[in-house]
Parts: sequence; C-alpha cells; structure tokens
Amino acid sequence: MKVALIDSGLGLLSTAGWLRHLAPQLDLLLLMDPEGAPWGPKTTSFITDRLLSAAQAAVRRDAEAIVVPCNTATVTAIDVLREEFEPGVPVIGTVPAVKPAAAAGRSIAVWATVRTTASSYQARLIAEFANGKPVEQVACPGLAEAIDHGDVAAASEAIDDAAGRTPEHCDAVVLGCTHYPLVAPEILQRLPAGTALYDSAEAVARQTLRRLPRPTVPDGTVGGVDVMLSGHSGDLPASAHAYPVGRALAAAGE
Ligand code: DGN
Repeated sequence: MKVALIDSGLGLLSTAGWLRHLAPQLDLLLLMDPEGAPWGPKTTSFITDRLLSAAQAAVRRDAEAIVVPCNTATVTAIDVLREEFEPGVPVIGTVPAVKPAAAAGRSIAVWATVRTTASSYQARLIAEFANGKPVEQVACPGLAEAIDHGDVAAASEAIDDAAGRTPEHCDAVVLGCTHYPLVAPEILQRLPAGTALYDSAEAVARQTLRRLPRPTVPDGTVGGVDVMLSGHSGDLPASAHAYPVGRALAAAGE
C-alpha cells in the first residue's frame, strides 16, 4: 500500500522515518515543494493550492492515504484537503505535541512558523490539549527555510533568537513545525539544562497507521520510497519525479 507525505520541504522526513520504522512494508511517496517553499510566510490560497496540487499528484500515483506532516499546512488547509479526498482517501494532519508535555506537568513553549503561531486553529488546539495550563507561543522566522537550505549559520541565528524569546520558566519546548526535529540537538544546546523537547512525528505516524484504508502488518518486505518535487524541470534521480504546480503560483506570475 502506498502512503503519500506532503510538506514544503524536509520536515516530512521525521514522520517518514517513524512510518518506515513502524511499517517498513509500506511504499512511501514524499512530495516536497521547493518552488513554493517556505510555506510559513505564504497566503492561505497559495498554501491550499500547493497542497491540493501535491495531493492530486499523489492520488494519480495511487496513494491510498495522504499525510500532511506540516503544522503550517494543517492549520491552513487540512479541511479543504479532507473535503476533496475523504472518505475515499484518508487525510492525516499534524498537531503540536502539547498533550504529552502537559500530561508530564511541564511548563510549555511551542515553537512554530509565523503563520502557525498566528493561527486561531493552532490556538484552539493548544487550549484543548493543554488542559487549562498557560502555553507560550514562540514564532521562529526563517528557521524552516534555513533547514531546507542547509544554511547552518542562518539556522543558528534563528534558534538563538527563538531561545532568547522563550520565557525562562518554560521547561518544555514543543516543536510545532516538522522541520525543527531535524535540528533538535542544536535547539537543546541553546535551552537551559533539563528542558525537554517534544515533537509530533511518532504520533502522526501511529495515527496514519490507524487510518489506513486496510490493515497492514510488517511482513518482512520493505516498500519503496519515491520522491516528487514541484515543477522541477532538470534531471532527477530515477526514484524522483516532478509534479505540476498550483494555480496560485501561476497567478502570482512566478
Ligand atoms: N514543516 C512545516 C511546518 O510544520 O510548519 C514548515 C512550513 C514552511 O515551509 N515554513
């Protein structure tokens, strides 16, 4: 069975890694949007179009479930995606791991993109999961794109900036952007000793397995991993393919 994961860029890897670990028999299709990334600063219609384009490309390639390991896209357009593809193809979004941090009695800060931090959807989720505890939200401008570009200096600067704005009483940082676990050691280095990091990758992978259209168990086989990149016109490795871009990009004249 083939499962598609959609993100602007490398953030999907943390969830893909957990899916691979829990269900190696699944075929994975990883869709990234180098032409449209980063999604954090983009408009709702832009992100919605990019997500729909990627999901349509995935379904054309026989994906039977669509995972959105991206907080920004989830708070922006998961409902549109669900309307378009469910019930035939289940759509699994990403929510910040506030619940386990609150259950552990932690004082929580959520780090996320500017768009996610500003979203009322995210504020509602946090209030629901935090069980009445106050939660600080810390926007991390530039961090997801620095990770996509492998720009160590820019990532370091963005992490320092976010760490400096994280209130001292917080002893847990919930990574509310799927790119951030990729630099977890660097984030931990900048936070006071004893700070715990939480991310959603394992929970999203487990939720995906619960929502698959048919049950599947590890059977000793190892599925394939294909990569699709938006609007790519150059040569790509054999397991990588291009998919066409959304309407908003064309309308923006990019
Ligand atoms: N991985 C995305 C998220 O979880 O919000 C980052 C989106 C972006 O491109 N900035």
